Amino acid sequence: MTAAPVTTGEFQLAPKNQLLQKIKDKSAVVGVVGLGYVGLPLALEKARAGYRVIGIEENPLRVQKVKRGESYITDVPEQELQALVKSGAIGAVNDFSCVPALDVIVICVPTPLTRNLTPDLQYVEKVTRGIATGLRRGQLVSLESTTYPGTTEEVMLPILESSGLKAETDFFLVYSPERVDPGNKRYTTRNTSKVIGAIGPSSMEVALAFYSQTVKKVVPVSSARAAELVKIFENTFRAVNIALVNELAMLCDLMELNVWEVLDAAFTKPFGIIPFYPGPGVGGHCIPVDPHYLEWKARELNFNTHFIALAGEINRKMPEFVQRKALRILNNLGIPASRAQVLVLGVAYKKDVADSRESPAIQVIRLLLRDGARVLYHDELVKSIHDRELDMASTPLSEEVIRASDLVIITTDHSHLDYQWVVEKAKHVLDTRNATRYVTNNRERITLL
Ligand code: SAJ
Repeated sequence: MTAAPVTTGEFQLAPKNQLLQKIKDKSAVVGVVGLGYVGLPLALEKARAGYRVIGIEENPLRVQKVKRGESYITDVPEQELQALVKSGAIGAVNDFSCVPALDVIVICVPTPLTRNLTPDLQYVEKVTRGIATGLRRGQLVSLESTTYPGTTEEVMLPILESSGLKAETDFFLVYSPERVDPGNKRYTTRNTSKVIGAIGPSSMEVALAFYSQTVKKVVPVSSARAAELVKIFENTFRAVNIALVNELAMLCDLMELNVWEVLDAAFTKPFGIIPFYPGPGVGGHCIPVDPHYLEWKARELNFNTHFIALAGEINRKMPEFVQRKALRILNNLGIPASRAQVLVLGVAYKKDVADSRESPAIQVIRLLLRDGARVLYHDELVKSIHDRELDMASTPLSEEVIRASDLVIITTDHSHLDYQWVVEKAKHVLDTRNATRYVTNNRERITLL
């Protein structure tokens, strides 16, 4: 099934004008490749704007859920998804046979690291090849996944042009990084400004028209590489600043100072500083990963990005720091690790999300198990964790399970927990997130990171 060409009476519009027309009158069909925490909210936004959206998702369970209007992403309201699926505004498929019928194709697939911290573009390359098989004149392809500067031009462009079509004349190609902050109720896909870098002016023109329909502010930059670097810088900025406060936390431990008190006071400065807080480590699929994409690319140019390497090293050390503090507390309580029961509160990689990918809490659990401790975890949002060494289910939180634990470690500060109650029932609490900041009673039972 291919989209009918737009004509104005006696002659066919050029591909770019055809596409601009469809974007403007909302007859454009939008493909979203990858229905994860970026793709599904984007699909919703585009359907809300009046476009017909088809999700191309490799996970058949997700395809089935979307077809049933079931939302598996915290930021996508199920009721609204259901209505849009029912009306036919949003559909989901498991293959690329629909590509010829699409006018705009947005790629939101993961860009993980290999085990030795080098970029793994297998998903981007796979979906680009899938698109190339059905590519036709008048289509816009936009990559949103975080990647190193050069991916769009050096990796995607050749694959797409292997179809025999020419970029800028037949099809259009841009890089427009996602800026989704999972769980952030204030900044959404709609009101977060969108950077766009194109491989040429026609691509930029159609992408500006497309994104302006659903994003308040679009920010064009001079090239796809510039846009790729913008995104990587944003996440590197976070990784470096998180590492700075994590290093401060380790120094404060040696100096017997309260890092939370020091930071709270420092952040009273009304200018020239941005709040970051220490934690048990850095999780998610962005901050621990993205900066290493830049580090890898810079190394190609024989340039060492010291800050990125150092930040990664410090952030990856934090679970061990938590382990050392936990063992010190148990030791002071006269309980050897091999006879201790520890309850880990929260395994999601950050508060109020249901995602445990790269979660530092899981590393803390692994380390304490290796020390011989009996470790349970509770996380209402993460029912179970499975990886190469662990296969655990969340323990229901009860007074009994807290009292039976020699140490409770708060690794994720979910908002729904009553930390006053937890401290009241616990023998001792190691709080790695300052979640007990407002707990007044039994403060002597709390050790902060
Ligand atoms: N963390 C700290 N201390 C801090 C901030 C974060 O320890 O002060 C930890 C978190 O607990 C978490 C990790 O770092 O484990 C990453 O947190 P995050 O909120 O930076 O990361 P993501 O991946 O949920 O969301 C980020 C976006 N976050 C914000 O802008 C606040 C942003 O960097 C990207 O838009 C997005 O990932 C992405 O997809 O790149």
